[in-house]
Amino acid sequence: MNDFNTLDGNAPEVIGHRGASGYRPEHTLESYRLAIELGADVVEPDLVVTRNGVLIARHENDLSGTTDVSERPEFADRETTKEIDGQEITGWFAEDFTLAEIKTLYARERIPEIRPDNAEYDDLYRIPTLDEIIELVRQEEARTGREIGIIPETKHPTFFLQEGTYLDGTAIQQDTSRLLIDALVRAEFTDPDRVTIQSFELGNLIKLQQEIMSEADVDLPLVQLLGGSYDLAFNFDPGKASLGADPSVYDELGLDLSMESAVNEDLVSAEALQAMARVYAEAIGPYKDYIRPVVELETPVDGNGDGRAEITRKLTGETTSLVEEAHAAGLEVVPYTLRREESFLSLTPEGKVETPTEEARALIEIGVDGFFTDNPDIGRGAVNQEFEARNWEGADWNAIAAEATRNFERTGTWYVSGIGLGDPDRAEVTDWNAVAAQVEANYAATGQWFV
Ligand SMILES: [Ca+2]
Ligand SMILES: [Ca+2]
Ligand SMILES: [Ca+2]
Repeated sequence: MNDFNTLDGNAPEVIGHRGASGYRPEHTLESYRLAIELGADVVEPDLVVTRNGVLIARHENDLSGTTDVSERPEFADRETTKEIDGQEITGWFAEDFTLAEIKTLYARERIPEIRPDNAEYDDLYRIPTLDEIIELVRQEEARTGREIGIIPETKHPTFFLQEGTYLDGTAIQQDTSRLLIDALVRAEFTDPDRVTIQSFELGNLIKLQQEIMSEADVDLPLVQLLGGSYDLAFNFDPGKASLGADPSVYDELGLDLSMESAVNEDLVSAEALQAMARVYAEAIGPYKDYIRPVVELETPVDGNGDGRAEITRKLTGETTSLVEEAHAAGLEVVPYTLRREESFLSLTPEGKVETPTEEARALIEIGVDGFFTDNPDIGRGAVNQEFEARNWEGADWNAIAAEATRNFERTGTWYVSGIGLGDPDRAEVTDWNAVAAQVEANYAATGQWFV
């Protein structure tokens, strides 16, 4: 099936951002499990590290925004202020807790004012380790017969390895990229079709490619996230040399980088994309606005008539050349983050509210290879609609039938992964051999593939 505008022509992957974080407190096993149930191909754990070197799923090392830690008197003395990636943050930090202590905390909804329904699930779920997430994925694969991927993100790698300190002021010096590969190898979960690693920082990805993964004899696809790469600011700061800051870590890219490259457009040039592809990356993960630019509205708009004007953005109607240039460099493109609530939506150039499904379909039409969404059901629906819109024209029905048959023999269920009709729970087409026979007959009679 070479029908989509993706790099390989296959359907784009639906990535459950922090699980199904539109419906459950993020980065909990329940959030990931629901994401898989709703049709995510891949689930996304962000990773930080505990005092005793265990990777756990949190979007940042400060635990106060997504757990009950601030209300736990036994941990009151762990509150502190640290400089994280150039910003002063006061909170309770993962690296100052053992895993056993972390396991006494409960997860909470990050944005209860926007997602009040999610807050109903506060204080029900624990914080999962990477190992537990892999175990869940394995269970769900066995249960559903679908292949599920994970796309872990290393959070604050420079902070954890070079710049950060524990509560007592001693250096943390934990290499979370190495811990990640060690954990994956230990779990025997190193299939490059199912595990992809992402980071906003460049340095840890380059090191993963050139050192950590090759030493472990694994080679997983790497995604360079775009939209703020703190390691550039660190490594180009001569004042941080004593902490190991070293701009030569980027030498092999052959690019003219500087501190400002962390925030300007240096990393989205065609030359930069080609350099990343050559040295380490298989994909980029840009902010969605890098593909479909928006302008800020002078006056917010009430899109759903509930009396609250929460739409602040309007699409210009342009499409940048980023997807095209990334594909030309051999890089896939997986933008972030699609969310359904009004405050995350945009007006179309004509002034209508663009629905979450329309937004996903527009990105799919442009050719993204996957996308991060808090609402995997909406993402799955959009991919399915794109399939149907294509009317299966030009599809390789023999290949589809062959895959469906293989899946049936393996699992007892007729399905084809990654395509709309293929959801084993909702499959309408059950006899793929008959489908293939019919399209073959039609093709022989008319020269057209159709059912
Ligand atoms: Ca993430
Ligand atoms: Ca690579
Ligand atoms: Ca509104």
